[in-house]
Amino acid sequence: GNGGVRNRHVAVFAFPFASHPQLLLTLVQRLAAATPTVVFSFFSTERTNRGLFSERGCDNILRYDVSDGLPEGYVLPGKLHEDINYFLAVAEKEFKRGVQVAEKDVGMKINCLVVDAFLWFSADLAEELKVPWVALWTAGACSLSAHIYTDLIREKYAELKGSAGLNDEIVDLIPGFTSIRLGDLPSGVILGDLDSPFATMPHRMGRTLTKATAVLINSFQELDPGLTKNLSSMCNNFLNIGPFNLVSSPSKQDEFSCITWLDNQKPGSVAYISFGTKFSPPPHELVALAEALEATKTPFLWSINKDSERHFPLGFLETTTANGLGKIVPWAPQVQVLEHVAIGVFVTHSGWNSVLESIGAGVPMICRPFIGDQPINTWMVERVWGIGVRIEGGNFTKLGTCHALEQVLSADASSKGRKERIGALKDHAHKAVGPNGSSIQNFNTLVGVVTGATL
Ligand code: U2F
Repeated sequence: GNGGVRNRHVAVFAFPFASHPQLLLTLVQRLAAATPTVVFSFFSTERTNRGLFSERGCDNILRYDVSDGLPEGYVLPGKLHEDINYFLAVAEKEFKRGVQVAEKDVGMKINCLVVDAFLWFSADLAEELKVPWVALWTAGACSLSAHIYTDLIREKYAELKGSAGLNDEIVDLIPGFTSIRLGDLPSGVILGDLDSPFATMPHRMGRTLTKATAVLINSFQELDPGLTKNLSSMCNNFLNIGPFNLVSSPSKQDEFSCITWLDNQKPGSVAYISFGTKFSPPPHELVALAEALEATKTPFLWSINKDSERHFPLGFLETTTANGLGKIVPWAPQVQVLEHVAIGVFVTHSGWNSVLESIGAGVPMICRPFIGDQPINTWMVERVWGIGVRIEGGNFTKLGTCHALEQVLSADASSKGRKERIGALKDHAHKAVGPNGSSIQNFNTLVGVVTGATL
């Protein structure tokens, strides 16, 4: 032990939505283990902290709650991003106030800020405190590049907004990208309401990140060598330190016995279906997907919240459960599920963690993206890495889904090609976090930044 000596104090600011706080805490736990004399003050909302800190204790990570900005007793009407907007309205003030409280509690000034990159405005606080500002981008190099190049993209292509040309492939727009579809760029770059808070946030973020002391990303550099090279020239200490799911051991809980069910399935036969922590296709698409699974007799494990189950076709749940074709659960231990030999395909919304976890397990994907970075992740999966397909037309129809399932689960040459390519990426991912791997070296650089050894 270090005899309880504490010589540095790092403040950590979470973006308290979807899988963001969990990922940041995973990083902080790694850092805390590597730097036992550093105290980490972790700030998130009461609601997210309650879940995050329930099971895990760590001596040198302190929990701090900040307000979610919701008026007393207010019930969210469930409109997209409304909760985010409420939070962002108070976030800067809340974090600032929180830092003062933590400094008093710990008896040490803050020496470094580690934040979710969405909280771009905290760069000012770091400057004020004269400490390094370290930002974690929780998604891929592809979406990060789109945000960093937003001004350039708008300058060149704003006039195409609303026209069909938006969907065409554009070559050499962003260094490191051979081609891109403007229609797949994250919402708020050139599509959608560019003045909404959820568009201005990543835009300002893209402008600010180039000033950070370090920019961290949950990825491995071998996945996107071209993009990594370019981002390294744009940012200080651009560090791929993932995939996180291969570094930290995920919780092994299997409340709904998914693994036991998979143990009784044929290798490479099962479709695992999940749309992340926040998303669900509209009811008619759920029906189409359900019908396609039955029509193609594809064994499936479907993680879906209880509320959406009522949209299934009449008798679907009962029949497929009874005849053993499928298993429907409200939550699955996704990382272990994907690693199971029975899994043949992942039907996903292309959230970044899901994509990385699929790569880490070598499972090809069928992508049905919704918003944000999901379309560009899908573009990468299908067109750049060649490890999956986008659902025809962008949403589930019975026919399109049957086709996609047959395509990916078949033994033909293109299916084999997909499996080989994802197998190669899987190897790179595991090497990156192995002894002397690129992500481990990058993590050591980060430790240097956080402990003040290197700047
Ligand atoms: C937002 O994405 P989500 O949090 O909705 O989706 P993912 O990035 O794919 O992360 C989902 C995580 O939840 C886990 C799964 C992933 O780690 O393993 N999980 C599970 O363990 N069991 C289940 O039954 C279902 C899910 C955003 F919407 C995306 O666009 C971003 O790419 C992403 C990262 O910033 O955050």
